[in-house]
Formats: sequence, C-alpha cells, structure tokens
Amino acid sequence: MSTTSRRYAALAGITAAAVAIGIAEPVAVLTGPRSSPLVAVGGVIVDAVPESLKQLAIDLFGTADKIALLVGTAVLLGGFAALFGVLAVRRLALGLAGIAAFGVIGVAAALTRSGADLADALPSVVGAGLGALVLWLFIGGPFELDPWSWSPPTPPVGPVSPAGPVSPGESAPVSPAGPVPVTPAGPTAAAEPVGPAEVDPESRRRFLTGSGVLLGTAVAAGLGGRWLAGRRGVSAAREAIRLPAPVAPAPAVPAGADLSLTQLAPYVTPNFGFYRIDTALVVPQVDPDTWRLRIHGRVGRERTYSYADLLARPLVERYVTLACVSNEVGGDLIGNALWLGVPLRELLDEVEPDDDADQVVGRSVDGWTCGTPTAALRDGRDALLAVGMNGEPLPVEHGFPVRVVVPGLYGYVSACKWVTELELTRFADFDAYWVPRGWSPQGPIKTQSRIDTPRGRNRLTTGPVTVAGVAWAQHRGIRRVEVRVDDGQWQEAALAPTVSVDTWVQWSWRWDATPGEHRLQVRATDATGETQTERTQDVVPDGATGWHTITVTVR
Ligand SMILES: Nc1nc2c(c(=O)[nH]1)N[C@H]1C(S)=C(S)[C@@H](COP(=O)(O)O)O[C@H]1N2
Ligand SMILES: [Mo]
Repeated sequence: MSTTSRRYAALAGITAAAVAIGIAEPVAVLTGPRSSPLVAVGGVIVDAVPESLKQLAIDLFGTADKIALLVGTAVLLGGFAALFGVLAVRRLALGLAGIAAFGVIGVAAALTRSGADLADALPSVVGAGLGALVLWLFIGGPFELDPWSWSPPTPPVGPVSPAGPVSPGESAPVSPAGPVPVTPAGPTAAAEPVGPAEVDPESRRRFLTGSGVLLGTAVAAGLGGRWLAGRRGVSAAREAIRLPAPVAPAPAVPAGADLSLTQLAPYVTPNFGFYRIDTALVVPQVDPDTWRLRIHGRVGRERTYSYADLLARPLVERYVTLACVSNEVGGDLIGNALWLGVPLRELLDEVEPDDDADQVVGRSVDGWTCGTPTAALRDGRDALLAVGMNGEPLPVEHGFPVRVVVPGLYGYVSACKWVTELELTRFADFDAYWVPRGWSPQGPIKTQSRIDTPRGRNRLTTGPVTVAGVAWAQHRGIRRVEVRVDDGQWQEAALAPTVSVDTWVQWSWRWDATPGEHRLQVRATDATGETQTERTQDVVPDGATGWHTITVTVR
C-alpha cells in the first residue's frame, strides 16, 4: 500500500471511530450519561490506574486532570482507529473486528459501572454498529477509494456522458445546468495521469467529502448529546430550592478573621473557587425529589430519609474547613465554607447502631465509598449531612443534593458527595474506595500551615513586608504559628480570630526584609501543643507533612 492510500485508510478508520463515539452520546442521553462509552471507559481507567500515575496527573494538570484524561483517551483511540483503517484495507474483517472490540470494551465498561443495567450497553452497541457501517462504506463499500482495489485504473468506456468519453487534454464539456463535470473523472482528472498508486480525483473527492461530512456529524452528535445531557441535569431543580433558615445558625465570623490581603486565601472560600476532587467524569445529576438516604447495616432500626424529610428537620449551620489528603505541603486543595445540614449524630441515634459498628461507609450514587469512624460522627463534633454551602443549595459538583462534611477528617474518609447510603459496618469488614488503592483507612487531618504572601515570584523591596498565610488543624485548633527566615530564630506570627477549631486561621508576620535571596518557612502548633513535623512525607498514604518553604528575592 502506498503512503497516500495508507493515509486515506487511517482517515477512514478515524472517521468510523468518531462516528461510533459521537453517535453514542445522543443515545446516552436516553440511557444516562454514565453509559456513554467515553465516560464509562474513562471511569474504569480512573478506578484502575495506579495511585502514582493519578498523583502525577493531578500534579501535571491539577483539577483539569479529567480533561487531560479525556483528551489522552481520544488521542489513544484515534491511534487505534487509524490502525484499524489500515488493517481494513488488507482485510475488511480485521478492521471490523477492531471496531467490534471497541464496542465490546465500551459495553463491558458501561455494564460494570455501579448501578448499571442492560440498557447501558446500548450507546456502545449502536456506536460500534454505525462505526462498522462507516468503515465498510469507505473500504469495500460504495465510497471505497479506487486504488485500494489494487487494480490499475480502467479508462472510462462506453457512453459515459452525452458528449462521449473525455480524452486526455480535452476540456470537459459543460452541461446545460452549469459547469458541472459530467464524466466521473471531472475536468481536472483528465489532465492528471492516473497510476496504480494514484488516487482517482473524483473518487478522492467523494471519499474526502464523505469523511468530512461524517466527521462533522460525529462531532455535532457528540457535542449535541453532551449538551442535551446537561439540559437534562438538575440545575433547574436546584435553583428552585429554597432552603429553610437554620435553627442553630453559625457563630458570626469575628471581625478581623479575614485580613483581606491580596494573595491571601479569603477566610471563607466562595463556592466557585472551592477546590473540587472526585472520581466522577460526569457530575452525577441527582434529582432531589427521588433522592433517598438509606441508613442500614449493623443497626437496630434501618431508616430511609427523603430530601423533604431532611429539610423538615432542625438544621444547623457551621463553618468547616474541608481538606484533601492529596494536598501537597503549600498546596491549595483546601477550602472553608459555611455548611447547612442535619447533625449526623441525630440520624445515627435514630437507627441505633450496634456497639461493634466502628465504621460508617458513605456510598455515593456513582458507587464511590468512604469509611468514617462511627465515633467521629457521634462524639459531638459538627458532622453534618449537608444540604447547603455558603447560603445556597450544594453546587452540583460539590454533591447536590446531599453530602457529608466531618470536621477534622480528610475528604476521602468522610466527605461523601451525592451520598445515598450510610452503612454501619466494621473497618475489619469493609475497605472503602481509596483503601485498596494504597491509602490509609484512617484519615485525620494533619496540622499544616501555608505561606500565601509573598510568593516566590514577587519582587520585594527592602523594608517591612507582610508575610501571611493560613494554618489548620481541624477540630483541634491552632495555638501558634511561627515563621523563620534563613534558618534563623522562629518568630511568632499574629493569629487572626476564627469562628471555631474546625476552620483554618489566618496568620501574619511583619518582616523587615533585607536585600538578597531569603528562605521563608512556616510551622504551626495545634491546640494539643503538638508542633507540625519538619519531616517531609508524601501525600500517600495519609497526608503530606513538612514545613512550607518559599524563596524570595529582595532588592
Ligand atoms: N462521591 C464522591 N464523593 C467524594 C469524592 C469522590 O471521589 N466521590 N472525593 C472525596 C475527596 S477525596 C475530597 S477531598 C472531597 C472534596 O470535596 P469537594 O470536591 O466538594 O471539595 O470530596 C470527597 N467526596
Ligand atoms: Mo481528597
């Protein structure tokens, strides 16, 4: 096969795959977003890739890691599809087998996602079927490119047009309807010699137009399907919700809790700026009207609650700082919000947990699980089944309609979004999602501190410089924050007031900066008197340690 025809073959394969994937999207509008082959296969990859790779992705792409995954998947798929096209030219059955294999992978992925039913196979089946049809159209079917038959081009014979066959050198006759080429080869082809490896221009035109139209259709179908799926989402239901006022409002934020410095994280993180971490490639759309929370397992009386049941109960509002175990020293996977919800302690009391039920497993609609010590939910801290965040219903990507928030525990062991089930069990009996993937079953938040201003790239001038940041030790509280310059004496920073021990605290320290390059370090001591360790530890298995250190240049 010539390079040229190989290129066309690859294009045919890619077109077939694009049609398969694109058409699957509108089908998935009917069967649910997680049945889309791209999303289902992506989800399997997310669940299966080793932690080190996932961490690398988070490091490289931050919270855009999901987009990176989808783009990577598309590139990989494109490569395989091109290969199938080339194979199909040799033997059509080989190419079709490749498309079928894609289909099987899509079906398998969709059916193994949590809560899947047989209908979830439909997008992959329809997609693969149409993809196969497209491949056949281009290779073996009516849109086949001539040289692939490997026969030398036969000169046009017989009465092709009323004017008779066009011979080389002659210009093509113009039909009465206008300058429409009447011979299959058209006017330009006549001047071009057509060798065995050459592509007959008319055939090429048909091929390229065909694949162009099909690629366009595939993209339109894919984007249209996604758009429709988005419109079928729960945003409208969410906007219609009026949350009741809390019976127990949060304490007011004391004056001065927010130092309002540029570069310093605000005391309360706005919803749009709140970090988002989860394994969901498509944000679960959970209808509050049909949502239920089942509390079951090792309990005396299993119970199920509706959204209306929750809103009818006395709600409390609390500031709680949520942190991710994957937050590096100095990282920003942390935020502080005002949560409105039902105290989990009250709900657990109602189901009467068995004495040996030391773990509460939160289960999300998408099958994700986390395991929380029962004790942490019953020891009096403000563990909430939250419905509101910063005065609004939970944003969809932060768990709408209901999630869990537990002060003092990393999100991966406590903060289940889109929660539909709480199962009382034992740590000995069940490992939640991240545990078999190398993370600790227990995830208390470690004492940490961060320098927000200055930043390494800032130009500083000699004289007074405000060094400031945040420190956190949720549910223990921060007693002291210290800063040092170039391994000098630790200097005590001023702590801003906070609402409670469950939130972070802002700190600041006035530095008399001298010219040159300097290293600034921070460390915090929690209210139990324990000082943050200098020993650096990676985020796996239970959270990073070490002192946040920055280098600045003063002129
Ligand atoms: N359903 C579900 N809930 C989840 C997760 C998830 O992957 N799926 N990730 C957890 C983790 S690791 C963290 S740090 C918090 C982050 O919550 P946020 O996205 O609202 O900031 O959600 C937790 N809840
Ligand atoms: Mo996390």
